[in-house]
Amino acid sequence: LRDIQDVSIDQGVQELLEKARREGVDTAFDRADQMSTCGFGSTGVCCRHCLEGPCRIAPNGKGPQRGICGADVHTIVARNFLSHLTEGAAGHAEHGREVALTLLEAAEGTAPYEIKDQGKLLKVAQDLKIDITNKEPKEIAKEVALKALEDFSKQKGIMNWVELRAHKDSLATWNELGVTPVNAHLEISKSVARSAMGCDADPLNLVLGGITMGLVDGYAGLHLSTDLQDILFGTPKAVKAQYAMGVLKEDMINIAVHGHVPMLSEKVVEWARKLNSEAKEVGAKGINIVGVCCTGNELLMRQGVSVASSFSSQELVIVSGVLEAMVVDIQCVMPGIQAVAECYHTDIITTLPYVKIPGASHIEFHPEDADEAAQAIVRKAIGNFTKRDPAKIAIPQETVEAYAGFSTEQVVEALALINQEDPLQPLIEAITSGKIRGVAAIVGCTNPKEKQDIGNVTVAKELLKNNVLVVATGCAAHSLAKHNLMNPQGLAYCGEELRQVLEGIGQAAGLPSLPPVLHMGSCVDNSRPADLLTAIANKLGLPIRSLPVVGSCPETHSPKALSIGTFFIAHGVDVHVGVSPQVSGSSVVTEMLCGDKVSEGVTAEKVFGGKLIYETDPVKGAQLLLERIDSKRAALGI
Ligand code: SF4
Ligand code: WCC
Ligand code: FE2
Repeated sequence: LRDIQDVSIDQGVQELLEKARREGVDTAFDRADQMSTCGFGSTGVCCRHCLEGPCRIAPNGKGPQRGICGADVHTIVARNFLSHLTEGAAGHAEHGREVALTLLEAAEGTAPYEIKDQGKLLKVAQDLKIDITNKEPKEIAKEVALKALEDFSKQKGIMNWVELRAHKDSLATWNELGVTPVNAHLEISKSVARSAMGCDADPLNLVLGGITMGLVDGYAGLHLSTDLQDILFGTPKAVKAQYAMGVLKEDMINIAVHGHVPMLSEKVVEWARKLNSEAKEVGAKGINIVGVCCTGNELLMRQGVSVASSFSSQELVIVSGVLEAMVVDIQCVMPGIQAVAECYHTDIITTLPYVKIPGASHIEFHPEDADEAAQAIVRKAIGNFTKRDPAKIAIPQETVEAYAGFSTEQVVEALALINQEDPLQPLIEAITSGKIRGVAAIVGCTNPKEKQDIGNVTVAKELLKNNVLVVATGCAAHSLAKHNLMNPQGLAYCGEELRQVLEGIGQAAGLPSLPPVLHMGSCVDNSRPADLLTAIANKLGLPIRSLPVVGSCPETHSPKALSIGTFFIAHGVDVHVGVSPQVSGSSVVTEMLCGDKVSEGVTAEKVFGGKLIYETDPVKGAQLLLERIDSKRAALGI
């Protein structure tokens, strides 16, 4: 096993891992050490698409070079890559669909949710070309929800959310290539079908199918979810909150909310507040909700809820010995949490019919009876408080303050304090003058195989030092927040010119400064940086591919990160990944994704203007991103 110092740079995580090992509790970090890496799988050359196989291609030419059906290594790798992207896109599309259904039920009065941001509702409705004259908000909300659901059912044309949100130049490229999605379900189904044995065997065609999955993810997943969640729960505004394991409280009932879709977690927060007196009756001071993964991000952005852990250390929240319940919905929920919970008094509560864990409690959640489910969950946690084992309690001390809540709307609002008429102008000015060298989104996960936070934090610091404006989402945002990059202390890592810009905008808003990294939300909120880019590109009359902007995903584990990355590449934004995307077994596929302008054949760079950059060393990764930023600046003559 690795030394605890080699597992994470977060001291709280180190302490809890040490405790877990002492108490004989198995966690993902240690399982990662025990898992041997398979050379076939990690290069993408193993095919399990049919029962003739599994077939695997020998990497050095010694051994079979084709599967039993005759598929060569390029077909196999491209098909596996497409399968990953399909999985990622399906997760986010399912998220979007559930939010759309909830909005519909809220509008029809069958689910107990309000429409918190009526301004955004009207804006989205108008942009969807819905006639809003003389209509009640609920009527408009219903029409918006139905338009969203069309993106899972229409059989002709292009997805409504693509039309609503895509930059016209990007869309023109996709239309020309024939990769623009019609509806999410149709495309996902087609994608599963084409990757089966005996179907699509052309690596280029398969990779183009992957681009469609990136767009399904980006529009039916990211944009649709963010838009409708903002309508239902409010568009985030700047908030201050606390990060790290120290947010757990010994004298309170602690409930971790984990997963992705805010419908459940918003209700748990609401009912935790309402049932506070019941918590006091069992001797606790109150109820403390803490976030894990993207549910943490959603609640942080809108409610200022504290964030305990990113993906890779989720089991360690339980090891603190003070967690009464961990409530989960979908995605990034490790099955391993149940075995850990069995070593303590914690209840794992699953909530969706299609996400269950053996041994866990199950309280089924449907939007219609959200209040009842949330109450039952909170009461179950209250009932657990007295079952703690005092000998097993250990909460790491440290918490870190972070400013978050930077929705695109909030960023524009802050900029409007400098230039009311033309809010984007100060930002564009800073970019063209070179005070801001470029913009980078640091996104994605943490991965138990990797040393937690080091990749995310190192890439961010390298970019900040070089005056790149950094925004963040997902679990990468957890890493950056915990290491002081979302509070004023982090200004020390910024280049002088970037720092002046952050202070200038912050002071106009009555703050000492903007934080060095702007937290834009959860993984589905990668729509927010995309919206900001679209607005800047429109303002400048340029395609997004020309802008000096990049994405980086240093510690990903999730196929969802690959489909989000593909969405950005389809706009011509270079995306760095620090973990193998499992395509290196095919020179053809690698060249399509990562090749440069002088490569032979079709490459993402030639077609879209952006490519995939795979580099495990975060300093080198950042360096490559800076080079790309500089070459885009040079092409613009700035
Ligand atoms: Fe083997 Fe072809 Fe079946 Fe894949 S699809 S398992 S390569 S026979
Ligand atoms: Ni989004 Fe990655 Fe976290 Fe899961 S919660 S681990 S996909 S970044
Ligand atoms: Fe996520």
